[in-house]
Amino acid sequence: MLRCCRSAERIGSFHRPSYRYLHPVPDTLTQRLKAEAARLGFVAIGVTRDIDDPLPGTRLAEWLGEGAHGSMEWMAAKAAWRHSPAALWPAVRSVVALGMSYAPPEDPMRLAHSPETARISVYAQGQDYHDVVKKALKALARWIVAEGGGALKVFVDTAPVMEKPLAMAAGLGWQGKHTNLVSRAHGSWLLLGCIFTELPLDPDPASPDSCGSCQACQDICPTGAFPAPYRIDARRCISYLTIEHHGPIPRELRAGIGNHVYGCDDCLSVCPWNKFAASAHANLAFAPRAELAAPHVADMLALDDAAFRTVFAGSPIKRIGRDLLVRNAAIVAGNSGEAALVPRLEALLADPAPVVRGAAVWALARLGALDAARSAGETDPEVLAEWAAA
Ligand code: B12
Ligand code: SF4
Ligand code: SF4
Repeated sequence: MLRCCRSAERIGSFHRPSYRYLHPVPDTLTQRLKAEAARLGFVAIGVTRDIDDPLPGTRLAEWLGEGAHGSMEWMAAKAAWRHSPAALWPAVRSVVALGMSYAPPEDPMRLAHSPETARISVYAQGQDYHDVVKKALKALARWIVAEGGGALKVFVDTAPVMEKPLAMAAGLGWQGKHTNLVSRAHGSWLLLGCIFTELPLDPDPASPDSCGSCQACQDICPTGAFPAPYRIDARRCISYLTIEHHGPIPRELRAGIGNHVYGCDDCLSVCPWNKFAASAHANLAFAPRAELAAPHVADMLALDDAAFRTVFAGSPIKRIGRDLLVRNAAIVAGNSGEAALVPRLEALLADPAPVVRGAAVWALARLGALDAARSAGETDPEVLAEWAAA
């Protein structure tokens, strides 16, 4: 993206007088905006004026119609706004799509066969990207208002905006068969944000799909979450199961979770385009914290509320709370084959959270170490169902 910017700048300065005259906003504003965005830490920057393309909204409606969003009711609740930028904010004229790199220093798949390690997805090993990206977006928004005026809105992740199709339209990359945006320069490792503005900025060409005949991401998914290329059933995705899904994880998907304790990067990690991604381009805020790069599952099983709050302060993991993380850790322990984890799991049979007790029952049974006598006193229907199934 930045290479394009620089060549455009040279052309822009050559033609500048007539170009300024023809356009309501001089192209130099768009170029200077890109330079400012790069200064603020964005490595992929593009503009689209395609603010009412109906295709993403149609696909979203199909996806919701299939129930693929599971219990993420917030995806359906504001679906009409998600359809397009114009549907959310009729005054919008341009969307600035921005990507920050979180390319990991080591291949996340190196821990796939390390059962005692609880794998945390790459984006969650450092600072919370919502805070980091939003701070940079707000700084860029202030710059845009000061330099070009116009009302604007900034979004990262949680707003009713479909960020991936917008990033594709703005030339940051393409939606790969794993459904996430893939960049030629940064592979699967971009976190996205965008700014809607009333200004008529100069658009970039959309990126072409460059997946070709590759299907590495489709083949690696441990839980079969891709019913077809470019389509995801979130209900089967480990990221959904370990982060978004409250309550017991469906039994038939627990073994596939393997050692993923929070999120999953398997489909992203195997993408061949990652070979061009350099961790040197990653924002330093996303550098893995030593204790989160390869934590031992035994430590996760031992977390109480106070320890959870201390360890995960400033991390996106704090959003799911201690009970869901320990639920996930119990599933990982059950998949580990490690008899040494049995005492920690047995302690969780008395945990105040039913979702933790239920997961501990399943894990102990899977390790062949469940003592039926320990079910005495259990009254929660879901935990009793786990005992019955075990
Ligand atoms: C809901 C959500 C999830 C859900 C659903 C995932 C999904 N793919 O939608 C769950 C919880 C599973 C999830 C998981 C993850 N997420 Co998420 N998630 C979102 C969120 C909030 C909305 C995405 C959305 O609109 N989904 C709805 C569906 C309909 O849209 P879609 O993904 O674009 O899928 C459609 C296309 O594939 C299209 N389609 C169909 N056929 C075809 C054919 C072609 C040729 C094309 C191009 C498209 C196409 O139709 C699909 C529907 O069928 C966005 C933030 C945002 N506001 O955009 C982050 C976001 C997509 N997530 C992100 C990340 C990082 C992740 C994880 C990697 C986190 C992790 N490590 O655990 C995983 C990746 C899992 C995966 N393979 O997608 C990033 C992705 C960055 C990027 N480079 O793309 C985003 C953009 C957040 C951000 N601001 O950076 N996520
Ligand atoms: S994040 Fe993991 S579980 Fe989800 S689709 Fe990708 S490989 Fe499958
Ligand atoms: S792994 Fe292959 S198919 Fe999947 S997104 Fe990357 S290039 Fe496309």
